Amino acid sequence: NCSGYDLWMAYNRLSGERLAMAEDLCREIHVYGEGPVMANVAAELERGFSGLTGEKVKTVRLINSQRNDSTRSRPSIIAGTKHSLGEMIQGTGPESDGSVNGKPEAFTLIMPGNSESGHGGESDALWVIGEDEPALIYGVFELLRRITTGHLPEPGSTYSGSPAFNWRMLNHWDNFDGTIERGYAGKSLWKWHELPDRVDNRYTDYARACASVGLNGSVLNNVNDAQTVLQSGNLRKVKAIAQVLAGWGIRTFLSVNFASPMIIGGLDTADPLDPEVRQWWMEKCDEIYALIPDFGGFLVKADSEGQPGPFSYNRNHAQGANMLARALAPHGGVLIWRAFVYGHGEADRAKTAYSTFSALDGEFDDNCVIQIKNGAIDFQPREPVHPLFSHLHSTNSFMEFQITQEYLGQGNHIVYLAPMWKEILDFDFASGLSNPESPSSVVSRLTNERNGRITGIAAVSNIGDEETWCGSHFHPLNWYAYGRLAWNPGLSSEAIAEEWAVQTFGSDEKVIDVCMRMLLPSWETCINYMTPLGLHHIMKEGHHYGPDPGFDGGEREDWRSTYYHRADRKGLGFDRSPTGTKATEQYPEPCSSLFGSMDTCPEKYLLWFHHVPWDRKLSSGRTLMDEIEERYKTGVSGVEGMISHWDEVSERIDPQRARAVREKLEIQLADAREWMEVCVPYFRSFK
Ligand code: GCW
Repeated sequence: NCSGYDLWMAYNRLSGERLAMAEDLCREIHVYGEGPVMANVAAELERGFSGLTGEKVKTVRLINSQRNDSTRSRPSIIAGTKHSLGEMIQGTGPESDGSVNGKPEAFTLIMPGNSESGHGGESDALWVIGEDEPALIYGVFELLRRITTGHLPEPGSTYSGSPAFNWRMLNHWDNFDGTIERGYAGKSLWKWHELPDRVDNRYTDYARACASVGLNGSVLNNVNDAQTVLQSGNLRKVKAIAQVLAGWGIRTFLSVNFASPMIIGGLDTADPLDPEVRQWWMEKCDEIYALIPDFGGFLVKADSEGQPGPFSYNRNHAQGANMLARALAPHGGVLIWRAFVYGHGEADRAKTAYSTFSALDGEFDDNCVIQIKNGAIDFQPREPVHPLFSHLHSTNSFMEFQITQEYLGQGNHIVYLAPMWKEILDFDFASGLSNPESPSSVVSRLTNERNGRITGIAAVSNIGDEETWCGSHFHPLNWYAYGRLAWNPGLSSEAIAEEWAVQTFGSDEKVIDVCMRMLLPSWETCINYMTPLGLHHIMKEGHHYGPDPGFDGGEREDWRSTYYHRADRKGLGFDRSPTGTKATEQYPEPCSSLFGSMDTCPEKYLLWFHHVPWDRKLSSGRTLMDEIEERYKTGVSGVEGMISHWDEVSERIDPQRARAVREKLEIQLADAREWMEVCVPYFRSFK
């Protein structure tokens, strides 16, 4: 895995007890079923065990359930779906204890030594049972992961898993010319000019990687590059990719342009209430589903940053979204409408999405979803949770995270994002604290399936065609972590980082320990050297890399002279409290009051919500200005720490990766210093 291509699926040879266990388990593997998914499952078991044992495993058999010819042999693993295993599991283990309980995508692992499982003395086999085919994929990857990380369930025990969210999506911002908006890992994976005739192998490895962490939906193209995707020739290309993804349980979605009926359909309007427009979308959907029967649906960015939408026809977002949703509905498709809207004239951009969409709650069709960014501005290093999550009671909503590090050092800085995502998911509107268990936490609200609601989570991908896929040897961790949290948001950041590191680098404890010491504080470190205490959007304009707090706003009214930090002689920070733009009032109580007062606002959000006097004392006892300086310094020394940690173990890692990581860390350190050297004197100049 020195090149990084194999990601966390390197299946490095195990040693000691884990090796013995793997050797024992792959003695004879029976996969019951047929078709592409089953063949992929069998191939993955073969690949996985071959790597883990260091020997080519030839014992995986794909058994057609109709001809049950296996009863004489004594398999070590039996894998199948409830359907393909049929009567082999009836009245036994998984059926009777209810572990595969009818939930789609749920799987069960039954460990050998379980007397209740299986017929004919097969209690010494390990069973992997999927409720459906995707579930079996997840079960098999769970098994391989647990063998690799040494976390197999106890002998004789049963372990079941099912996803927290129905939809676990990646959003690609990939353009048809091969570039990627906010992509820092090379060109797009999708080779449109070769498709559909040549289907790159990398699509399969992409799908395997996604499936291995439980992702089940992929939006192939950028929300800003969707003008022509629905042309028939392009749909045939999409179909070729969709077929590969379907073999791994992943449904294909497309970003579409609201004005498509005009751009490619020759109509002179895209008015959602126009019968011809409706007809055009209906026919387009019929065409898509005839080609791609398991097509997932559309993602739309409308009336935002120049994209067309219903506003041109004096229609609102619900009218626009419902029109598309009704064209998808007969085929079971989902319409995902983004809440990322803002204008430039208004006093506070952070308020727009909430005001726009909370007013429309209840007006969206059942197969519509509003996809909301984690915060109200734009994927900043840290944002308070988006207030809209507290307010859509009768509308499906998805979380939208950003894996690609647009504002967090892009392809260069090592920043582990699981802690950020957990801070958002675990946020409880009833207390303003972290409490995932509360019914009013973000995660509870988003995963609540009551009334047949569609639940889901999406994230903007960081994947490109570079050898490491994501820009550096550490960046794939965020793809991995996102998938794992989408499956189970209850997992800890520590557990996720550790299992990734073991699967990526092997189980050398020193290496793992260093990875953990580098990764766990890395998000706070980045916040400290970029935007401490709630500062935000002081990056260079356009590409968003590096500091530019003095940016004069260019064309933008809302950025004039002080960008988003509003520094002046009195103080620093954006007053969104009741004395300012009143954005804090978009939160329910007690959050509204908590955020709305400088005395109770958590320091991590202080300058997000308040214009704070330079001499105000913070909890450290330092004045605001001194604390700012201290934070930047802490950020820089955090990166120095990462480098010295890495140096401790670089000899235990192959030279290729050791050097590549070291080089990125040098860039990160230089950048952190630049942030400090630009921002501290800049802010001091106001005092
Ligand atoms: O974060 C901003 C980005 C744009 C992006 C937009 C969005 C796809 O700077 O590049 O466009 O958000 O989310 O639509």
